[in-house]
Amino acid sequence: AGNDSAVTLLDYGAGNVRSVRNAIRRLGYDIKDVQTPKDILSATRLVFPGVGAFAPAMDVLNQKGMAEALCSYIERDLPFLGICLGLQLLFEASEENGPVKGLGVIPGVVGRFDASTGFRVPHIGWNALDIREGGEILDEIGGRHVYFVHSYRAMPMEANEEWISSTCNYGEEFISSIRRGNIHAVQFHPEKSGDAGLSVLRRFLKSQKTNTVKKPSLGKASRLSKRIIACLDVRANDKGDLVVTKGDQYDVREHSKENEVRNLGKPVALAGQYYKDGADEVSFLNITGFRDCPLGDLPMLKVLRSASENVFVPLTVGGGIRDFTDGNGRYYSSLEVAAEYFRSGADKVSIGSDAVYVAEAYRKTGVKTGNSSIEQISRVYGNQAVVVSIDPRRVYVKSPDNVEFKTIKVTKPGPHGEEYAWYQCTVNGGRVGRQIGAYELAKAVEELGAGEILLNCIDCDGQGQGFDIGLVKMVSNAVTIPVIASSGAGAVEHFSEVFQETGASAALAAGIFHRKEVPIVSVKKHLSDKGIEVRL
Ligand code: 1PR
Repeated sequence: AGNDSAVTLLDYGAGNVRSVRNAIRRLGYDIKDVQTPKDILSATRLVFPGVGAFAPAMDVLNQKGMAEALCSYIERDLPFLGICLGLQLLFEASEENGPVKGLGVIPGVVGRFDASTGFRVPHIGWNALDIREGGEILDEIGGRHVYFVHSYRAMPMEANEEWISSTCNYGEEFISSIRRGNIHAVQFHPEKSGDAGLSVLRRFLKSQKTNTVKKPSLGKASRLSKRIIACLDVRANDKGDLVVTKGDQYDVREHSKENEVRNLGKPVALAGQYYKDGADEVSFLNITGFRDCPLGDLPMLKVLRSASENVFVPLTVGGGIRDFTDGNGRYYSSLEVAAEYFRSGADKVSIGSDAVYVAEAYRKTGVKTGNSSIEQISRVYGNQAVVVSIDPRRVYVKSPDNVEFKTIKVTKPGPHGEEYAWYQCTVNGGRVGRQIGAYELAKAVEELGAGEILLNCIDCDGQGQGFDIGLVKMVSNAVTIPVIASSGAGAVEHFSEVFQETGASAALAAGIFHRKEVPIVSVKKHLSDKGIEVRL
């Protein structure tokens, strides 16, 4: 105690708090980790980023005697900031894995978002808040958006009214932050909310009392913004350097004599650039992850670690997330692989090839074994941390009756005048086609616990002719989890088209950003002009 630049962090080891650490350090503070309940009691400023699911978190806090210490710390009204689950745990109970008892500081029970509102769950993305007076640490947010990712929420009610410092609307009004005296907690992720989020942390870490903004801009709740995601396809070039590359229909080699891997820049530098340019998320796809032993793939982990020091929006990493046995016969579960990525700074992992095998097996047997990568990772880290990346290729057919997979009527007939197509899932970066369609895969992985779908399209990849609207429509109508439309963006109009015509929650692009043809701000400005809400 007494060290003004030290912040005590309660990390009970359930997930990625690396970005919280990075954000605190970026603001110029040292971090002291809680090892025992005593460390909580002697803290002068405590940050509690809750991660994972409610019940396991409470179990750990109870077992380690930390629940009691937390309650007593809060009772003494010492500076406290809870984040995400760190807000929910303050309530009396949660319906997640339960009902399970919480710390009971604030009246109310945390429940799941009401699916009947028709809003996709998990709630993933950027919203503006209805900020009330006296939030103090929220005073610089104003109308700016902050990043949420959760399926459960606390609701305003008379008994907790005095605690509420802001609410947000996602089909229903829920509590986005609480404040009483020195006790603060936020449902959103300040460490992932760009400058707006960093202002919240900064205000909390500076003694917020001496620091009241004269006229805080209070902000109004917004609808969920459509997200724009910059994607970095990463692989080693022939010299062994990790580069950002970009394919044409997944072919990433130059069509020159040398036939080298196209090199569009360095992963960490580009990620930092896209963050500054206003990307709402950054994805790294290790596109040769199916070949390498992923845990031996230290360069990719290093990329994540460095990127997460400077990028304060969500990071997704994909490629090679599956069970495997290394050269020495040591077996790693996909959960261990994912854990390594989370520890290195990823907020979500994206599963490609393995999801296809998992979905095939599930479709065949109808049995959830609980052992698949999707099930294991979502159980420990939550559905919102598991993205399934689909790499489908169009297969034209004369009639929907000719295949067992869901087809759509195509806008442009196939090479033999076919009017229908199904979308065949592939593995190993599009190299191998499997007997399952994008529609069937999406439905299966949602049932198994995926929280989001990254929907590519090999035919459209790198073509700049727009997203495959029919495909995005089909898949976004098939599931209730968010769908990210990917492949084919070539102009700002393609983004408004995909949001107007389909249920996509986000749009991802690579080539146009890498080649600097269309800056991210232009995309956002265009969408905003079209009346589509974005984070500006
Ligand atoms: O199968 O779990 O190891 O994951 C491999 C991951 O790598 C998958 O997510 C797969 O989509 C990706 N991947 C594999 N090979 C390639 C390739 O291009 N040869 N890239 C590849 C996929 C597609 C998008 C691309 C969009 C937008 N890239 O990421 O960024 O199509 O591009 P555009 O805006 O330029 O059209 P596993």
